[in-house]
Amino acid sequence: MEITALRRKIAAKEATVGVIGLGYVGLPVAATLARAGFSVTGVDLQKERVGLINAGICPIHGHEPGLAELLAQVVRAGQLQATTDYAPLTAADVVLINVETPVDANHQPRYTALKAACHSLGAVLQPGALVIVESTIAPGTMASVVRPLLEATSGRKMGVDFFLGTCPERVMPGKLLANLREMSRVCGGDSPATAATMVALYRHIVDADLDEADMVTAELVKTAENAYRDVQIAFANEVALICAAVGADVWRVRELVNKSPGRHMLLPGAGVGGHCIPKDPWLLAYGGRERVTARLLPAARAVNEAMPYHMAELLAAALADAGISLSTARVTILGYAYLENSDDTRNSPSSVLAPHLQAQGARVIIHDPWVAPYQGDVWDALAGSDAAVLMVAHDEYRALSPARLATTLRAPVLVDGRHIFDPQAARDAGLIFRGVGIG
Ligand code: SAJ
Repeated sequence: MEITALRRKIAAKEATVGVIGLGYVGLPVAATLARAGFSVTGVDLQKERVGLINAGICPIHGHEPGLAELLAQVVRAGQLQATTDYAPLTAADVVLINVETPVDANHQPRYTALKAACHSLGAVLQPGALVIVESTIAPGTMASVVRPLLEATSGRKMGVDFFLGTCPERVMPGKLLANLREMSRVCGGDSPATAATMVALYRHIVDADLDEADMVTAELVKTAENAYRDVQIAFANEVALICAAVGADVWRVRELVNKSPGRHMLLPGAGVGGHCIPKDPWLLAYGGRERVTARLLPAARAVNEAMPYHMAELLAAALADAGISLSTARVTILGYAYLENSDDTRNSPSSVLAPHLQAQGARVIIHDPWVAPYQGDVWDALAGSDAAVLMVAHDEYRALSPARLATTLRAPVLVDGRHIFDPQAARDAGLIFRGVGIG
């Protein structure tokens, strides 16, 4: 079967599209392809999510500019419909797979959702269809998991009876629709013709570069780009620890390092959270595991994972200066999201710090203006506490007055994990101050 026929249908927007997994990746791409003029059927296991979508109601929480309006529009126009049933995908010319691909406690990828999707899709896969995995997967997964499962459950052969590719997502919560249009994508196909056909599809919805590649290259690019960032952050964190140990200020050191051509030292901080940076280095390492034992990637993860515990050490030291033991202290954690000005709490450093402090006997109060259970007046959350620990650089916290902190807190202890306070101003205001990377 030639893929040229499919390419013509895609160019004419006559191809029917299926999207498996209607989460923060799948739903925006389904709605955007529908708006571009394709007839899109979304499949999701969660009945209530399917019901909301068919009612034109966006099931994704958080602030996603334009998504709710777009969804209502394409559902009303009949361009997008959702179902829990794979049967409608027998009519799909193109099927995108957007299911979760987590790593477990041993840093091994868990492909339960991906395998289930491939298994169900294989049973209904029509001849000549193009299947594209958008989930982030370890290098080699298309060859070792997706292809064999689709061939076994469909009885069809890749490159002959169906076509296969991977185009890893590059979304960011809070700007899902904008990123989908503005971020370049790597279209990894089972053949150059398939990669070109993928480009023809994404050209309808992506304004940025669409780069053709083979599948393993696409898998490598996505996991490497995030591992790169994790290593860069770990470098900044390790330099910060050394600066503090020798009595220097990492923020001044970083400023001067970055004056050197080609240096772009990132920001040291209280830790590295989110849905992708903590996970993707492990996927990259897993891809090469049979021949390469990754040493740098796990080391960088260890440095970054240790930062919330380092915050606890800074806190214990500052409390000791105030003559208070951590085991009896009342501590206010400022910020629970993983990223500034976001409500996303996945893998947040504070989700590690809070139980760690409680395990040592501290009474922990959490505040976060973006995260529902922890909203409220920040000064109420601080009053009566022996210390404030700044974990997230939310704009709201940048306006906090050190002088008012010193008088509101029961003991004037401030630990700054994101360098939003000037150390001298804090100390001048009477605060016992500790900061990441400041000796
Ligand atoms: N962080 C630091 N120091 C830094 C940068 C980040 O400690 O210099 C921390 C943040 O506080 C956060 C975590 O790392 O806890 C991740 O921050 P992030 O800025 O990398 O944000 P993410 O996790 O949303 O990363 C996404 C990724 N984008 C995609 O996967 C499509 C990443 O590849 C992007 O580089 C990043 O957004 C971005 O630059 O916007």
